[in-house]
Amino acid sequence: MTKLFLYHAPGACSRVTMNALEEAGLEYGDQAIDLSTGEHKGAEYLKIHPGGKVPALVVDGNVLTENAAILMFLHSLRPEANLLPAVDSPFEQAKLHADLIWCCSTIHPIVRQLRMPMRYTDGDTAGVFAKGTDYLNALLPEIEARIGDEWWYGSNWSIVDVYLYWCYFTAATTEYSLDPFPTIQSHAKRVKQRASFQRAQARELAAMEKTGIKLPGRK
Ligand SMILES: N[C@@H](CCC(=O)N[C@@H](CS)C(=O)NCC(=O)O)C(=O)O
Repeated sequence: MTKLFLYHAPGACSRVTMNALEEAGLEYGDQAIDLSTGEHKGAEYLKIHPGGKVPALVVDGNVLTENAAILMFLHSLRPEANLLPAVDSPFEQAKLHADLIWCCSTIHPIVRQLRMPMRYTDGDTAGVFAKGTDYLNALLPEIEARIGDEWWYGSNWSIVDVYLYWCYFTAATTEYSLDPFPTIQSHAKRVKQRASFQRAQARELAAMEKTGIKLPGRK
């Protein structure tokens, strides 16, 4: 059996990976890393992930980083869990990859811009935040139009829904408001109802209790 160990941080995008592990019913160990004290930039953690980020998934002793790659890997480890829809052509497979990469390379950086505008300027952060707001406001209607009252892939839940949820939910922990996006809000309710989401939350909470790590500041 493949041995899996997840390094994660409360509230971080590693939540998506944890949800995937839970949905796939895979056994894994885990350790929470404290981003607030810079544990992720400390010598110990940099030995695991030289980029100093979460998530990092150790697979039989080898480290895999980057959410999109980890999620694709977990999908191939347990395809019957349907983290992503079953497809029958290399092109359709590449489209699934494109969706995950879009989440992590387009939407996720906008969320970072909203949560950590100070990383983008030495000056006033208001303009950086305002630009981030414009970018996300342009994307959410596209996502709403595709999801409607279903999921990203129509009637089938997928891990893309969880990644999208993490992005817009995290944006809404700032002054960014989801009020103008009712379809997104009802999608959020459906994502949170899923048993694997709740198990992942409980697992994160247990790690927080064990380590004393707190969720990062919210608005
Ligand atoms: N491209 C990476 C991004 C990972 C990432 O930015 N993780 C954040 C948490 S959401 C992190 O570790 N931040 C710590 C830091 O940048 O100092 C991925 O998709 O896995």
